[in-house]
Amino acid sequence: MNAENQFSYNFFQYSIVDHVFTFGYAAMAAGLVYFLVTSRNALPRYRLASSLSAVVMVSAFLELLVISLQWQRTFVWDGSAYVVGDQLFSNGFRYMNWSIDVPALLVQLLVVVGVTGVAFRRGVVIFVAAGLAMVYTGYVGQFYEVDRPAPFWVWGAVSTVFFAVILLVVFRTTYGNASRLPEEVRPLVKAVFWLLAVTWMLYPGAYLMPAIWDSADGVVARQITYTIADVTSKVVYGVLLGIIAQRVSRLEGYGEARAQQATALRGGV
Ligand code: RET
Repeated sequence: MNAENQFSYNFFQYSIVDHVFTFGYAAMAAGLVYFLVTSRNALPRYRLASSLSAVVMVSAFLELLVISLQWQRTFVWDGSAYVVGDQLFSNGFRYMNWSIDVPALLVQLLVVVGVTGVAFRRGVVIFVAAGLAMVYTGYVGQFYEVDRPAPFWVWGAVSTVFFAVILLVVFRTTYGNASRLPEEVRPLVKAVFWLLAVTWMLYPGAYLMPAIWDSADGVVARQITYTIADVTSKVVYGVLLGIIAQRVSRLEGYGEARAQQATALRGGV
């Protein structure tokens, strides 16, 4: 069971979580439009990154909508507070969403830094395997968070090992490939590593919340943390990768070719 079900919430606590969830899925819907509209601003070899961003947006939109409806159905107003009714709240939906989004976000990085061939296939295998192992071991652990016994800590620790592997490979993928990319985008590619490292660390922070702040306010903080993590690790990250792809494309003359084509179509020179 999750810590959310142990507490009752005053009007402010309940409403803030409710509103933050709405912001979460609205941001995913907005992101979907952005990624679909901008996918043609980059060379065709980068478009898989936009498609993967769109996949991430759809799956996160649905997951956050479900979790939001679940919050509204679980807690009922009893005249003085929101209390658990005849159904429980679960964060487990998040983990199911991550099993789609974590691999998709990592593969997007390989596409944008220009990893191809055998190295691409090897990268995909490592990212998918380590990503799923991290998510599913954490999924098992979160069932035990309320009693906080050994399984919560052990599964959390195993998950952290896979997380460390991912961070290491992401570091090598970004810093290791930066020198092969145009100088103009190198700082952005390095920024991707730091954005990912910082925003992904919010997730274990939210996992640990019941152990460090076991109260209704702690729950509010946990759901705000999850939402900040979701919007930054999916939307902001996708926008940053899109900007890198567009800049590299422009440096390779992509925009000019399109402008010339348009002029030719209008009958100009
Ligand atoms: C868990 C369990 C506790 C230990 C660690 C975890 C890491 C989770 C991460 C999740 C990232 C999710 C993303 C989703 C975006 O769509 C599973 C909470 C280390 C890093 C990026």
